[in-house]
Amino acid sequence: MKKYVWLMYSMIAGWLFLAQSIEAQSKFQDVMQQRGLSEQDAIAALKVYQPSGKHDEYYVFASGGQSGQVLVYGVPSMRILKYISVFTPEPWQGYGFDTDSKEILREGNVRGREINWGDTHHPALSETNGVYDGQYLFINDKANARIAVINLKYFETSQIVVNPLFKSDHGGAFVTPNTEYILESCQYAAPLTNDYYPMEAYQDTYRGGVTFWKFDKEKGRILPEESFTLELPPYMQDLTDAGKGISDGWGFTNSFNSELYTGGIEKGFPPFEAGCSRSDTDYLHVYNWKKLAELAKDAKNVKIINNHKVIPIDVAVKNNALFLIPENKSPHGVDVNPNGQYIIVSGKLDTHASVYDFKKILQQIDNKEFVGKDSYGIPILDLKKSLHGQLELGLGHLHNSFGKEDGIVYSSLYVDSQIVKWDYKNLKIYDRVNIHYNVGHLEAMEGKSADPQGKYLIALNKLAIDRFLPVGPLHPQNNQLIDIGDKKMELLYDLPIPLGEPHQAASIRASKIHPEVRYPMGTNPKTNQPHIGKTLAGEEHIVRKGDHMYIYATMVRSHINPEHITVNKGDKVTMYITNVERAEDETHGFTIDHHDIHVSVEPGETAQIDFVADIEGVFPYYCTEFCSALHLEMMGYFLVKDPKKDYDWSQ
Ligand code: K7E
Repeated sequence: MKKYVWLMYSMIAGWLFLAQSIEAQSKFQDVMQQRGLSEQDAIAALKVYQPSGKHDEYYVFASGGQSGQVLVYGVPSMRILKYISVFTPEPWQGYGFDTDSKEILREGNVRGREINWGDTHHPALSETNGVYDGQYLFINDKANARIAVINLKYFETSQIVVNPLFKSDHGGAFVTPNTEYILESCQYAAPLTNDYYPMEAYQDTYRGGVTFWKFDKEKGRILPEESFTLELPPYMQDLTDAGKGISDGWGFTNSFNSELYTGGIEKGFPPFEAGCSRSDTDYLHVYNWKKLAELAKDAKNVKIINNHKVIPIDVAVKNNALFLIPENKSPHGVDVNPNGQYIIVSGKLDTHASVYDFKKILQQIDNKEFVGKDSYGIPILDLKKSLHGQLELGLGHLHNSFGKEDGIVYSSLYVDSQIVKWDYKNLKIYDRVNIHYNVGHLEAMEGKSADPQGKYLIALNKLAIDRFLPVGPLHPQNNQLIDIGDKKMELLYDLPIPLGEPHQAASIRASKIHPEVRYPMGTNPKTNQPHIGKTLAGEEHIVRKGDHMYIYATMVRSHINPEHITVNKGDKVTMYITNVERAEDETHGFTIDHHDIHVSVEPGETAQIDFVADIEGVFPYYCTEFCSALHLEMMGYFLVKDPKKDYDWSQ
């Protein structure tokens, strides 16, 4: 009897299940038909879709290009999570509007001049043994030769350093395998001092170089006093990568102007792009940074320029720490493979990728086997003897990112608008996929670390053309998600980026990032120390010291304390605002009307604003984040009176 019931039950259940799945199937078909989706589209959608509340598997940190910011999004959903403001003021986060973040932004002043934008190119994650540790992110500003540190505990910029020698950088930021140094290579050669020299003095007085910024992981800060620069010839250094594994201790920087061309079409010379591309080869710079770091400790090995240690070319050469190897004309990316033996140089103006073998390079260095010297006295290694091999990939090869399987690398072809999957050990091409359009960098998950994850790849394209609804002549950028989990690559998704050109992205498993949800009560988020203006509930007060008013305020739903602040016209005002909320995601914003003031105060944070009360009148202040049902009531009055005037208001 029991058996019979069980049988009946399973028949009904089976039938229901079938009916349900037939219904689901037909719904599925209906949606596909209504939306005009192919089966392939539907599969792609299923691969990227994240149901509400489900988190992504990877974080991607993409440079925000001309916005001077960093963009954070999740993979595979491609949902944008945050813009981290770095070199540019950003009002929502109050960055550049409160006193402490202004200080960081102003650390980035160049020769006393305020710079309020940056051309961010290359984000790099901090590493431990060549593997991403999820603690810090670094990014360069190509236009003003600066490097910023972002603390991933809070996703906030915590430091900006200005290169004291370079006028622009491109090869930054790149980190050594234990984040000992952050490498920044010069782009456009110029005098390392701030002096004028005419273009005719280019070969003698213009220089490039690589700066090694010492990073203290405990403090989370670059230590400029312990940093140094290797002087290099004015070859227009381009991208850089640090060695790892067997090449740990070495660095590699390519360049594009072995011609030492200086332009000047008015003289009937060819323009820069032609003049810089006449030779068949340029130079890959190979240097031993561990040795250079030792040299920099001894004052007799360095010259001081703009308060910064510089190792001159001849000192590096004399100590066997600097070499050149020819590379195919005007290369672009240089990427060291996960175990550090192979170095792939992209052939921007050559259809070939070149794979250098570090063992072969080291052999020549050890045997002092050089083919000659350049005009600055740097020993040159033999190209053929340094190569593992070359492979024809296609037109406009720019960058490389490594896959999970041994020997697999993905490369971007700018002119062909393709991603190529190939084997750099056996020099074989496996697959190609078309992208839309003109790809610059590409990022396979953790593809530049010693532990690449494969699975997904982002193509950071330069043009979008017809991919999105038109919004006028300035199009959004297009980041495309590609599935690389199978033999064949498959394009899954287009993410429009309306922020700036996202040159490069760095990706990391979400499981490696552990951000805080609130600050310890009364924290200065820029220093991560207790703020001098920390104010707890019940401690709110106002003090006058001469003509300087200090306001110790708190914000909590749905109240700003104090609610009235009266000052004299001309008073200096310092206001400390502590968000005393303990709940997650209860940020308050604060503004005083007509004063160009806006701060964002996260739970536990103390924000500081400083200004002069130079206009008379009544100025409401309020919370700018909708934080509760009584949000509109979260307000107060800032009153500025002229002490010389008699206000007779009772008539
Ligand atoms: Cu190729 Cu600045 Cu790395 Cu852009 S760079 S493409």
